[in-house]
Amino acid sequence: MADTSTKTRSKTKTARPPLYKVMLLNDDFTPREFVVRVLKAEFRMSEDQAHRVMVTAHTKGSCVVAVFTREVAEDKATRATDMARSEGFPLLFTTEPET
Ligand code: TYC
Repeated sequence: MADTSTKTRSKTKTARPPLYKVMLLNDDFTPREFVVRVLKAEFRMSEDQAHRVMVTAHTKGSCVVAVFTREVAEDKATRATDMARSEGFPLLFTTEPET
């Protein structure tokens, strides 16, 4: 009898973890130069990149800084916000799931 069976190939797929955005929020008090300094220090941005992200947050209200797994995003947002608090600035970084 003819073999009509179909062979199914199985392939293991590794699930990718959900990603989270780190957001930079604008405020009226933190100096622009300080925002740039924090972005360079915590997110390893060049002067140019950091300046562009700062200006975007300044003009639009917020800007995506980078995307990471949840723990890394939360850790970086906390560290960057703490850096501002220790200098007495209200600068805020938040995280949100990437849609
Ligand atoms: N708006 C601030 C000022 O005019 C600068 C600033 C930019 C603060 C971006 C926060 O996320 C920010 N000094």
